[in-house]
Amino acid sequence: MRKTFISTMAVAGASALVLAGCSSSDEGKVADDTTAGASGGDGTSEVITVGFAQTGAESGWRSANTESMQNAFSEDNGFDLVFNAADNDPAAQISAVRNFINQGVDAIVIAPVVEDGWDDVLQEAKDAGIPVVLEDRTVSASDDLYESWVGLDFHAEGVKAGEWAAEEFGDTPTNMVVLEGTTGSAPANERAAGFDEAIAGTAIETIDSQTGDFTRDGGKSVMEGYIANYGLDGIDLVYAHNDDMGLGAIEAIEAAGGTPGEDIKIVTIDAVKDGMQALVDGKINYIVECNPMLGELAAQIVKDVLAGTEVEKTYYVEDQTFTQEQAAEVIDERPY
Ligand code: GYE
Repeated sequence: MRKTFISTMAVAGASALVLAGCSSSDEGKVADDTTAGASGGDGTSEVITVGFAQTGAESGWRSANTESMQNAFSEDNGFDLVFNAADNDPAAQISAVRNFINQGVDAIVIAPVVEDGWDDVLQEAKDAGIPVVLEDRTVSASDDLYESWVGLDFHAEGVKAGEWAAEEFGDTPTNMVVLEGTTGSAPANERAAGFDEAIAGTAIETIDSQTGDFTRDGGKSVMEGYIANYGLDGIDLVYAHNDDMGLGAIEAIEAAGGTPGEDIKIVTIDAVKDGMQALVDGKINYIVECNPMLGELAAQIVKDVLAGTEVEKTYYVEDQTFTQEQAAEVIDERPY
């Protein structure tokens, strides 16, 4: 599959996402039956009402993503954003999307909690003529059921984290524990698979792997269990699917009298402020970035779709990686 990589910087201008110019389908045409807050008047400035179904508020990454979305889907940019955060409950998120359909919003944006279970509600949106754009996480449903997706290459993130571990530990027998993201979510699935591919053939052994739900508390309590079961000395490496769970693991290791980053090495994904600070402080050893600033891109895609401009099915935003030294150099300039 061809991958379109774009830089978030490149999108400030108008039609960075536009491919060719052909229009035609007006299935996503703006409906007029909403309570959009702006001047009704006789018509030139149509406000676009967008329902955004966010996963919840589980992590620093999520807060940065929500802020990016709220800034991009602002009144100044011509939007009326109806925001819902589902507290990571897949059923609650699906009913939020159903409510958006019933309200007759102009477009729906979803950051899907989990990959499965979307077929029916996406079909309902399609039948109602309401275009759906996905941001962040992917779904297993047919891509005929949504217009476009913008996000990150989670599999590549896992590979990069695993490559660091393979380089660091290689032939040295290594006991690794994993703090998985939300069960059934695209980043948990793909970060696990990518990492495992990268460490194949090394002496790194996964001695345990459980979900910490992408939260700091979850990471902390799962790590407490690992320490109780295997002892500080029985664990050499923690792979956390996000920074927040890694930060929770740091608390658990310190509470047990260990030194995170030294006695037990930690590799995480996200590169949000608190994670980067822990990397600079030597408590995390390596971070693979996952860029949460997807709002501008998502807003541009929604505008293009509603204007009948052709968009691509997938837009990948590129990520970087950070060692402790690299983190110290960039930490003050980073926007999240
Ligand atoms: O890595 C994690 C968040 O879906 C990429 O969700 C996102 C992940 C992110 O809770 O911190």
